Amino acid sequence: MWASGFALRVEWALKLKGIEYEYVNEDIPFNKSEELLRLNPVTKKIPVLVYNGKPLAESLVIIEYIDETWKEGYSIMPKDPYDRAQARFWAKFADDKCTMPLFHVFSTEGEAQQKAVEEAREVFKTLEKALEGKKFFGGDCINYLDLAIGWFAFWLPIIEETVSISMVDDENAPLLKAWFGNFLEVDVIKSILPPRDKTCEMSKMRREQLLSAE
Ligand SMILES: N[C@@H](CCC(=O)N[C@@H](CS)C(=O)NCC(=O)O)C(=O)O
Repeated sequence: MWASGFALRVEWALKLKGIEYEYVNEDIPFNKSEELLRLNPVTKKIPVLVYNGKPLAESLVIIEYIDETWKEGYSIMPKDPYDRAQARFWAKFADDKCTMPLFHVFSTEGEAQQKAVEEAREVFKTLEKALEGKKFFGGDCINYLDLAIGWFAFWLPIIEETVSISMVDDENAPLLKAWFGNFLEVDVIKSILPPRDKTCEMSKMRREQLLSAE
């Protein structure tokens, strides 16, 4: 699943740490490999990190594990316990509250879509509170929370283009909009992004599939 935002989180973390890795693609959701089902029999989802023969699932859990296992080099988790807890809080908020409205905007039309758009605008406006007075969620440099939220910077404008509706813009969430640009300009991040044109094409195709399946 080359365009997965959850897999991107892990690749970004590995790259920030300068860890060499082998990337294995999965054909999600209809053609999962035997190996994926063996490595992650619980949720059967990607990403899965395998290190020393031991598998680990859940992208945010994996990022923390990477930071704790390779202590040298780039610090991904904030040093201060309160900052660390706050970063986890906002990462959870993004996963729990932002992803679903966005999916509904993507997969519906008409009134249901309009309702989801309003909800999405509201939660992204709330999310940008964590950015106030800072260039990145991590402060002057990117950290755990930037990686956790990072896939929105890539995917949200593609979803907006697919449905021709703006959600994160200079009017609704100017700080978040500016952060999209700043985050995608970071060298490590830029070096691991799916091809935009191919992703847009896939996004449009997927929306058609979802709408016709209703
Ligand atoms: N909470 C999980 C979400 C992972 C996830 O949703 N992965 C998707 C691909 S983007 C997947 O494997 N879907 C297959 C399925 O739902 O069966 C994480 O952060 O790792």
